[in-house]
Amino acid sequence: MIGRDTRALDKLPRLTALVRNGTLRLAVTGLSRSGKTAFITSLVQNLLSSVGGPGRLPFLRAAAERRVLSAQPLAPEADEVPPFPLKETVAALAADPPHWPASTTDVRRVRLLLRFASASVLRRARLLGGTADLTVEILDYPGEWLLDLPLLQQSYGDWSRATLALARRRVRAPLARDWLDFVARHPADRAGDPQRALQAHQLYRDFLAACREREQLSLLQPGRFLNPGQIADLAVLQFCPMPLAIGARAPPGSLATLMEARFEAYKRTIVQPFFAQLARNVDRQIVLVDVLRALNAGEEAFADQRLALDTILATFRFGRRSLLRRLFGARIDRVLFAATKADHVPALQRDHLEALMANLVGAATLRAKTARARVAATALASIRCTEDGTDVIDGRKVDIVAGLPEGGERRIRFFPGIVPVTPPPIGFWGERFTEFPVFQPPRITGAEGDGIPHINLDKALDFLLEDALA
Ligand SMILES: Nc1nc2c(ncn2[C@@H]2O[C@H](COP(=O)(O)OP(=O)(O)OP(=O)(O)O)[C@@H](O)[C@H]2O)c(=O)[nH]1
Ligand SMILES: [Mg+2]
Repeated sequence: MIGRDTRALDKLPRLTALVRNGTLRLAVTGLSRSGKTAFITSLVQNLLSSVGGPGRLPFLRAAAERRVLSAQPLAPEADEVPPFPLKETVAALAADPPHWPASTTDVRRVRLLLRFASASVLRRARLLGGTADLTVEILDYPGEWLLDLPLLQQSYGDWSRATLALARRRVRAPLARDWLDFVARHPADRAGDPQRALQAHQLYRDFLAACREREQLSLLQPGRFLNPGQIADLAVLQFCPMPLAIGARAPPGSLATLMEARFEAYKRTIVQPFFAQLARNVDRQIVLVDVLRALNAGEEAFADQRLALDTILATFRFGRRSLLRRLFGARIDRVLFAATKADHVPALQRDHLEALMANLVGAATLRAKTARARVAATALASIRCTEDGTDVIDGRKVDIVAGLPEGGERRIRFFPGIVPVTPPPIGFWGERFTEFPVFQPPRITGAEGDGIPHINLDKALDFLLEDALA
């Protein structure tokens, strides 16, 4: 649950820092298709709509108190990250029929300047005219790339062993067969040439693509193999895991040596600069998780999403010793874990979803709290496509959601089943969770000041920004 912090003393040092440089960096962390672009679009559009009144954000305290005086997206700074395509994402929702913004293929940044009236008399007296400025800065990026973060801590040998072990297990094993056969025919310590490395890489990439498409798995590394973005020299991608015994060193000129050199170059020239951009001086973090999709896809996909999330969150150790802090100066003091697309389930199930979300990140929550960060879990829909209702099924009244499926002609009334509050036990998976439709987003006018319907976005923003807008 998102609660309010009344321990004002805790907030003082942070506030000073925020007011001094006037910029709050919000990290939006989420795997591929988790809903990052939808979240950023709705956040910006709804903050623009909250100028002078609550707009669509009645639970964001500064908006409810009519203290947001102006909001405007800032032009990109020269030679910086290209701007987030707000016009395009809003235009997609304003089209007839409205459609979802495209999947993200590169890093984009949005900077939103908010001018607000200070809430406290004390601060009002200190600040000229009682107003202050806050720039909220957010990066959007392809979700696949997030899974490269753990690589920064791993050697080629360690990563290879872990990835091979995973590839030989359960649903991955049949999909990995061609690649594993190739690797068996070309031992790591034999002479390596670029052509062979390329073949092995392609087979490994096909395996990753099959894991995603056929089994809806999430832990697919390296992230750029499925979504390369702009890479000048593609040779840096042409590697894959190879079996290497612990402590063994591949002989010079061998296939494994070539692969290892590329793995290290990939980390140095691609992964490291990306995370330097992504995590530099981050203050707040929201972790978006499409829990419903994973539930829907079944036991393997659910377990795999959990593993991917744990792998990422283990590197976000928060506090002083965190990798992000050491490498990039992140000093995250608030983290919100959010189950996205909560408009697929009716109100009561959203409470279940929130509880399930909190359960899934129990260990990370404990770590973050130990590091004195504030942590909460929620269920939200950045762009609400449905309405709640009730139906009678087999003589019993049940809660449903109603909405127009994408490309459909008529609205459907959809009974999503019961969301479990804890990760489902083995028996649960006997039957698949109900298949979720992709709903068409609501049509908006796109005019400034016209917000986007959502669920709990304002509560999420209040948790993340409230002290900075006080
Ligand atoms: N019903 C509903 N669907 C949503 C919502 N947010 C996202 N979706 C669906 O999820 C899809 C992916 O959302 P995006 O925001 O593009 O996800 P992303 O994390 O940016 O994905 P990548 O850019 O590929 O990493 C959308 O195309 C929608 O179909 C929501 O609030 N409600
Ligand atoms: Mg995106």
